[in-house]
Order: sequence, then C-alpha cells, then structure tokens
Amino acid sequence: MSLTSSTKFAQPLPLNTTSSRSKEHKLLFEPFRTNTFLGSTHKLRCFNSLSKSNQTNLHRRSAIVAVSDVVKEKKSKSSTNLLITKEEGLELYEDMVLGRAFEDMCAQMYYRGKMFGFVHLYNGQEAVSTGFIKLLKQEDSVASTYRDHVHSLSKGVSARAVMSELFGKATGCCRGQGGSMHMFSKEHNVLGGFAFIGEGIPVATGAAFSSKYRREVLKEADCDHVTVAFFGDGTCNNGQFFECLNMAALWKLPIVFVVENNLWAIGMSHVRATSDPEIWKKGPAFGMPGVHVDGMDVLKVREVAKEAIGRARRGEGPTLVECETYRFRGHSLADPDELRDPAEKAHYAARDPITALKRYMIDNNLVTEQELKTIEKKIDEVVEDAVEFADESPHPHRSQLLENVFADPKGFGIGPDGRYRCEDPKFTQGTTKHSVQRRSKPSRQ
Ligand SMILES: Cc1ncc(C[n+]2csc(CCOP(=O)(O)OP(=O)(O)O)c2C)c(N)n1
Ligand SMILES: [Mg+2]
Repeated sequence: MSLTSSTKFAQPLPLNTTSSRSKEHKLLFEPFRTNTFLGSTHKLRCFNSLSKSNQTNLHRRSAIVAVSDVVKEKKSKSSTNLLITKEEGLELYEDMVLGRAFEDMCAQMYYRGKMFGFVHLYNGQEAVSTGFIKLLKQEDSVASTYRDHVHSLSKGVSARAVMSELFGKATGCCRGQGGSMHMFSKEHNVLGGFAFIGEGIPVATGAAFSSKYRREVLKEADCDHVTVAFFGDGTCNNGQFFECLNMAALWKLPIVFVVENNLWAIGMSHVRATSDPEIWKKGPAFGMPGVHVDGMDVLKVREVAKEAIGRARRGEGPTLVECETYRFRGHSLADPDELRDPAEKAHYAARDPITALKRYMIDNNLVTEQELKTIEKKIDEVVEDAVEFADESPHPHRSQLLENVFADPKGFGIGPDGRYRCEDPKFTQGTTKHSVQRRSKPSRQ
C-alpha cells in the first residue's frame, strides 16, 4: 500500500531528516499538496478556485483507501507484506473493542444515573487512540481532552479504575475526585483529561520539555520519552495550540500533536469555523511536518504514528498529525445530536474502524472469526467486571473534598491545626467580614 494515497504530509524547509530514512519514509514525507478534505461531505471554499483538471487530479489522489481496498490491493502479495503481525493485529483489535464496549457501557450507566456531570464518548474515534498509544512505552506521556476514557484505557489504566472514576468512587484513578473529564494516572503517565479545550496542549508541551531537559541538561541518556497530545479540530482555533506549536518547534521537543478532527465542535461544523480547515498545513508554518491521515483506519494511523513518534524519540522534533475521524454519538450524552446530516453520519458509520480492521485480518488470514469472538467475549467480561467493581466501591470520604485542589494543602484546605478549614464553622465568615470592611472604605479613585 502506498501511504500517500491516504496520507498527506507537508514538510517545512529545511528539515534534514530524510537523508538516512527508508524509501517509505521518503514517501511519507514527500510534500503532497491537495485541497480536498478526506471524506468530508463539504467542499472547501478554496477548492472552487482550482482549475477543472487540477480538481480531478487532486480528487483522485486524495480518495480514501479503506481497509477493504487495501485488502484487494494486497490479495496477490505474500503475507510478509502485511502491515501487522497476527499478535499486533490482535492487540489493536482488543484495544479498539475495549474502547467501544467501555463507552457503550458508559452510556447505559449514565442513563441509569450512575454518573454525574457531562460524559463525552469516543465511539468512532478508536483508531486514533489505538493507532498512537499502542506504540508508546509506559514512560511516554499522553495528554487528553474531556473525551478521555479511551485514551486512558489504551495507555493501560484499568477499566475498573476508569469506570470507578466515572462513578465518583474512591477506587477511581483520581479517587473519584475527577470524574469523566479528568482522568489522570501518574503510573501510566496519563497527564489528564481537561474540561477546558486546549488546556492539555501546554501541559503536554511542558512534559516534552521536561524529557528534553532531563536528557540534555541532566544528562539522563536513556530519557527518550515522547509525549502525545490529543485534541479536537475546534481546539485548533484556540491560541494555546499556536503558542505550543511555536515553542515545540523552536525547542525541537519530543512531542506529537494529534488533532482528532471529527469535523464538529459540538454543533459547529469545522469547515464553517476555520479559515483554512486543513489543520495539518499549520505544521510547516511553524517548522514541523504536518500530516493528514485517514483516522478511520487504524493501520494508516499506526504507520504515521510510528514515524512521528520515532522522529520525536530520535530528537528530531515535533510533528503535527491531523487524523480525520468521526464521532458516532452526540457531543456528550446530553446532546440529542440533531444537527449533523444523517447522510454524513451514515457515510462514516460505513467506515467503522473496528469492522475495517476485522475485515483486514480475516481477509488476510491473520485470524479466524472465532479468535476475534473470543476477544469480544473477554472484553465484555472486563467491562461487566468494571461496572460491578465501581458499583460496589465506596464513595470518597468527605475529608477528601479539598485534597489536591490547591498546590499547598496547608495553605487553604487544611488549617494549621491539621483540620480541614471547611469543617470550621467560621470557614466563610472571615472573607465576608473582610469584603464588607473593604467596601465601606472611601474609594481613592
Ligand atoms: C476554553 C474553552 N472554551 C469553550 C469551551 C466549550 N466547549 C466545550 S467542547 C467545545 C468544542 C470542542 O470541539 P473539538 O475541539 O473539535 O473537540 P470534540 O468535542 O469534537 O472532540 C467547546 C467550544 C471549553 N470547554 N473550553
Ligand atoms: Mg471536533
């Protein structure tokens, strides 16, 4: 398979990374300019300004090669040409099925009143999380968004710990204090889910800086850790995105910026909200490669991820990867999802990344239906177990309320006597009195 048929890379100049790279690398990083937007039912505004022949040519080059087409291309070739081994395929499949089954269960539990606040599901986007995170080491870091359950699962946080967190229980990965939008695990280097869009990007940039600092200043030669920051298309119109691209390129940080472009920011279509909807093009503007990949195909995402993570690990700097994907449910479980065109939904539903991987593996005789069914059954049990565990787990103690809210717990949450200030009946009186006094003073202005 030629990745260029589904992947677009633009490279800033100069960038001296191609000299020692393989032919595949050259293919990947070959400048590939096109103005069509993969899979989108919308046309870009600038598309109209192209000549007719260019339009046809560009359209042909950017057509999606679904996994099924890849299979057709591959049929006559030997199995050694496959993009994955059986073990890798099973790992990817299991991770995606876990993500899907977990989220479906979340929907059930949410509507049964077991979860509080907003819950944003990841259905449809699994190929992005799995394609990237399954290539990472434990020491590598991941920064997520409020759509963070599946990133955490892919990074190794147990289904029990994530489900318990969603139930607000003490056994959750944040002891029930974070909830759906704030998954965190120091052990797994999950740097957090973030409710404010774009907030995770500078945190990820800081983590990447610390890896570089440890390696180059503290001389920890084995510190080659990489950080992957996931965020949405709507978030790319936020200033933090641009600031962090600049710093990461300037300092050649070991980071991959992964845009999960699901074409929508709540009810705002990406093509309506963004001056140039091809986000990948912003990479070269800041001095780093920009890539556009079919985010419904885990194998293509994985090929791109290998290269981008490898670049970061080798000290060659950041990459911006735009994965075109789609969420199969509403923005959150509170969203009736009435704004998106049913034809658009059907278009992407037909490209379900889990079904596509299954077909690829079966058609290439990597696995049998039965082997995949065994995985699906195992995952059902894992998710059932997570729910039982979360349900039976205790609620956090009230004394936990202000822990980890302030950097210095003695400064506000806990008084000098070691007791929680909120337990002091005079807890709010002081501030009220102070503000009344201040208001009664004559103004100097
Ligand atoms: C700083 C900030 N501004 C506005 C919001 C409100 N908000 C919540 S989700 C969202 C859309 C984000 O869309 P996108 O980045 O595409 O992510 P997706 O939900 O599609 O994964 C917005 C604007 C917010 N959470 N934070
Ligand atoms: Mg979006």
